[in-house]
Amino acid sequence: MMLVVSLGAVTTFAAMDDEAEEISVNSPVTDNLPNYKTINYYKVELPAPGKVNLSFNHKNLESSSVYWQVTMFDSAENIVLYFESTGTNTEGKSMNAYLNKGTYYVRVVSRDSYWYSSADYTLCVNHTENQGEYEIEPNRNRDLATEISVDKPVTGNLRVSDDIDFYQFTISEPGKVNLSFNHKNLESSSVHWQVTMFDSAENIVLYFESTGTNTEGRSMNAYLDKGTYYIRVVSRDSYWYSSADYTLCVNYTENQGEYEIEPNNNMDGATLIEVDEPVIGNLRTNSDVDYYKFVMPDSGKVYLGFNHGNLESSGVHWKVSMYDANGNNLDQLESRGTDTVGKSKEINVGKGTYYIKVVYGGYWHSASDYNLTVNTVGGAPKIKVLLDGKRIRFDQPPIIQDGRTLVPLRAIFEAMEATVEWDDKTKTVTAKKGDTTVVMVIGNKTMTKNGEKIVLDVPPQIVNGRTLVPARAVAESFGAKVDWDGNTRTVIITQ
Ligand SMILES: [Ca+2]
Ligand SMILES: [Ca+2]
Ligand SMILES: [Ca+2]
Repeated sequence: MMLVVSLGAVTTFAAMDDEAEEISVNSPVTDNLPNYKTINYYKVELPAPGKVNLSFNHKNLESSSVYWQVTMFDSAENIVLYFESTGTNTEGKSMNAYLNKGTYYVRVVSRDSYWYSSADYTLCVNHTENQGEYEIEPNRNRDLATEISVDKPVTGNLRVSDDIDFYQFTISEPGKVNLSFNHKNLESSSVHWQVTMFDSAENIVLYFESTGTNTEGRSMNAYLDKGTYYIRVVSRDSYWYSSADYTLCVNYTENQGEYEIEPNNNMDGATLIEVDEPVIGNLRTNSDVDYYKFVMPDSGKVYLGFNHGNLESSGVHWKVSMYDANGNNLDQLESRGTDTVGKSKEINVGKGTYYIKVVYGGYWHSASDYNLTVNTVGGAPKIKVLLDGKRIRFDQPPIIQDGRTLVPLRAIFEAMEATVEWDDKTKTVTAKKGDTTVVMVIGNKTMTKNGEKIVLDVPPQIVNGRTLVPARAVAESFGAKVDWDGNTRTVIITQ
């Protein structure tokens, strides 16, 4: 149906709603503007969130002037698509909009009384259902953020210069995260997009700018704790703005203990590391502080190793300090951009917990990754435990006694998803998984599995305040298979 109203009239959609012609997605409609004052309104229902664009075809009018202005609105009258058709553009197609389901309106008008044609046009609202690969507008703020998954690209665009796109994702385990941000070549080296990642307390965890020619951008790494994060995409300004589609992907690698876990900005939040195991981190901003802690099961001699790529600059970039649990500074090293291999002096430390602090320490800050290791001098090589190929980390290292490997009870049971109860009075451990119940007593070689007695070679015992239990006996009692690789000193548990 056609509506003839004056162009100057203030006419709301509420008033138009009954008059607009109902059309369906993916079904072309042929119509025309019989005179320059005519406004054609269409009403279309998007059945599901999806990618939408407009096709607008007509015969060749042999003129490159604009004859038709086609605008698509949501029901709150926000413009979601705009397209102009010149006389020669016989098969026009708008850009994409990524829209939620609901009611939308399309308006077709003449540009003015001069550039006007009553020729037939064919309009189609093309719709592809969103399977999670597109943003869903409007996603202007955190509450309306489009939910995305890690390692799954999503396509979006800044439809207008002040469009804001918010995304949200959740990681269930700590991990390494960076952003890929791709788009077509805009042949301009100015910044067109600013991409910022926040944690749920609105701390910036990543920032990335994409220039027009940077078609395959990649941010630095962030090492994040599990939780929900947000990404905001905006234009730098209204001039350096592009409505071209971008494709964004959150690349995620689960942390097996090889990365710091942000935020580790104070002693309480220190990332637990093991001696002789390198950890990768970075100072994301010049105010980032990284704290690590490690446990010495016995007294010994250690030194710090600190490596990074060559930054081709001798300004001091990192300051690395080691503290005891009372905050006394024990050792320190400074690493300049050109010092690719750093090493502190060897120091004697007693049994206990120690802390390492890494801060920005010079003229320039660098967000490059560094590699930190607490090296022990001498001492027995460590025992590793793999559960279904995944390393289990212990704050008290496993020990070998009489040829049996003993591991911290809580860490191994929790990794195997058994529940653990501890009765301090009777020094009794009760672990349950499914319909299996295992009971052990400190210093007692007899354990029970569902009431049945099993004699252990080595009893459970307390070392440095941690309860250690024989790895093979507990794993096998829950039906797991246990192997020992003597070369790498690794206990391999397969559930
Ligand atoms: Ca958008
Ligand atoms: Ca850091
Ligand atoms: Ca930090």
